[in-house]
Amino acid sequence: MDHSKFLTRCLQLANYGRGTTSPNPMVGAVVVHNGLIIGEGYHRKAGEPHAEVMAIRSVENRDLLKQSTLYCSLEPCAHYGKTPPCCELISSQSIPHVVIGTGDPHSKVDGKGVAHLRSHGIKVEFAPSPHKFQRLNEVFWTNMTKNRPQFTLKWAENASGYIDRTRTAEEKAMRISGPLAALRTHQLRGSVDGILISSKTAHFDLPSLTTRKWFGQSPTPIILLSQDFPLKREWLSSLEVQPIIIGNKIPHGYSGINCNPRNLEQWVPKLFDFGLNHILVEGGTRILQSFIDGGLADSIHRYISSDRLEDGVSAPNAPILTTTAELGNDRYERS
Ligand code: AOF
Ligand code: ZN
Repeated sequence: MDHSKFLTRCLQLANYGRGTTSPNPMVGAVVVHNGLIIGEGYHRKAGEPHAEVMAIRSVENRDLLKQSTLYCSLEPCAHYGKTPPCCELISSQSIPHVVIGTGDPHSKVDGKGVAHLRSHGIKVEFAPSPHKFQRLNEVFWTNMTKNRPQFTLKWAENASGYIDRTRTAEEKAMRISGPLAALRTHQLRGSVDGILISSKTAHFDLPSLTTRKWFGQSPTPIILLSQDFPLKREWLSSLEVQPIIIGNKIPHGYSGINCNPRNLEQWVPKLFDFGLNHILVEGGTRILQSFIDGGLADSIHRYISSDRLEDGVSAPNAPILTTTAELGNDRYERS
């Protein structure tokens, strides 16, 4: 029996939840009887019913469940979270066969859903490869398996490998990439929880760090404090979203993590306490490089313009990025 088209349908359904399920994963499920889909569902929002529940509820003739196969993009859960365990619903409905895209890495599930189903005599099969089912929920995967937020790094450099010219505090930052790259960046900003920059970048550029050119909320600014580059009060109070400051002397009235900002292990796991599951790291070079060298660059987005420059601020050394596209006059590469 070829399960692929029903598993693909689970992925399509899961995608209906894009943008609203966090911190939960996107999940889709279908009920199939004699090769025909008789029920479908997806997880819409944390706290609301899971995909399997929605799919089972949508079946008109529940008697057919006893001769049906349930397909789900993620292993049915085995625990009481905000909602009860899906594996118990499946066994209580006497569904004889379950096909799963990938196991659930959540410490309270992690094979327990499958074990419950098998112990109730249910035949359980898996997709030939879990890859696309895991990639669907990259952020959830990093959060669960690495116990830290997902980090997406982004920068623009020119053909000479510089992210900026060498400049004084009075001179403005150089625009490297074009308007399409800016749109893409704002699209990224609208999809993350936090945006991380150094206080040096904040000091010189006074960025607004908002999502202005695309749909979505502005992320929470996270600022790594360096003693050499103090934060300007007017800039801090102008930010649309209250920032989180990481460093030794957090300005009065602001929240953050009191630590040595250069020691990533000290503060990275604590970002979870602020509900930050996905963070866009926008620079400068030293911070980007420390994330790459520390094995924390889960994803990299790099724009390369065709301009050349004699001298400037060097871009980070990135691993080879295989996915490429043309965005206006810029080359867009991502991992
Ligand atoms: C499923 N089907 O559709 C989803 C699952 O707090 P709760 O009860 O919503 O549980 C959240 C956890 O359940 C989440 O972290 C993940 O491990 C799993 N999500 N499981 O069987 C679903 N969304
Ligand atoms: Zn569940």
